[in-house]
Amino acid sequence: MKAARALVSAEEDRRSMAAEIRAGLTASPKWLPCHLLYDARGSELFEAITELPEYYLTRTELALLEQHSAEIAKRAGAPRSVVELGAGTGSKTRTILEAVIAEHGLSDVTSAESRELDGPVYYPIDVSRTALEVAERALARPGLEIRPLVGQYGDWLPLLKDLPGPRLLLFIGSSIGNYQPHEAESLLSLVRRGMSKEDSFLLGADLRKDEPRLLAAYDDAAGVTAEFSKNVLHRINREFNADFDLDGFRHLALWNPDASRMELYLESLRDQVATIRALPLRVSFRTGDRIHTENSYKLTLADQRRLLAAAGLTITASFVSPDPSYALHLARVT
Ligand code: AVJ
Repeated sequence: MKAARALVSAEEDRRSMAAEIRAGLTASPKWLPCHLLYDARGSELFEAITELPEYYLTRTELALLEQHSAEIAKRAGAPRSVVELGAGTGSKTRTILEAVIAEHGLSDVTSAESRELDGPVYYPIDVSRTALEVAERALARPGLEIRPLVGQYGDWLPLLKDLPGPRLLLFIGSSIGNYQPHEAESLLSLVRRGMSKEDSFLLGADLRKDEPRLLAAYDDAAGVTAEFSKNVLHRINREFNADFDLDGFRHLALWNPDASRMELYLESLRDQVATIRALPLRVSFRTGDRIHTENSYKLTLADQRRLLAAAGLTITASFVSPDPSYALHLARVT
């Protein structure tokens, strides 16, 4: 494959990861940024999560996309650039890309003189280079050029305006749920600042629902989510020469109704000390001490609409699945 483009070197990446681990594990309460969950193994485990019977999000969103991608591609005006934030392995994007390519085919027939036969370019953005390699292989098809961009959204979003328009920006898979409301609003504002009048933004996000359903989705019977959570310790062991005992922690998923979010933790099962030699840092835990590893916000439809509006985005169409509830919003710059 073509080398994915990256703005930040592996060395800088490692330095910022070291700083994050130090900051999080010396804080009280302890925490780790959730993007650390997604190394190659973490991305693989998340992929397995999306296939669990309890994890309704991915298949519900996929059904919505399958139902509405033709309309979305049409409303987006046969975009020439499709930019996806947090593309992962791209498995959720196939239908929308096919619909965009089909829209291009249609416009070729109707605009006889402009003979614009070159298809759309897909720019998947992700922190995981390996996930992007999988995406590139899985989505390769005639009429589609793929240019993977490795890095955080903030690295690439300011460069959006350089890409040929109209652009369709995708932020699907409910990844926005990882952000606290004020962070989500600044991220969406960053997206909006990169957009022109003719561009569209598609947001896919889970909705607030009954607690048992949420608890099951984030603590599955087969234990895949637990393995996914613990993988972050495994990663720190491997990459920073640490000695976390994975059997000394358990995965814990809690619903926080006031913050309207699922909270994921690793809870220490005993008093213990872990040493992270490459930092270097020693971290002690009492029984029951937790590391907060992830939040997954579940907003109501009204709150999702308010969030988009606050970021300067106007919804042009919403597609909502009733049960389990899930929403896709198509929006333009206000
Ligand atoms: C990738 C952020 C959408 O919050 O549902 C799933 C991550 N963590 N199970 C989610 C996740 C544990 C997931 N997102």
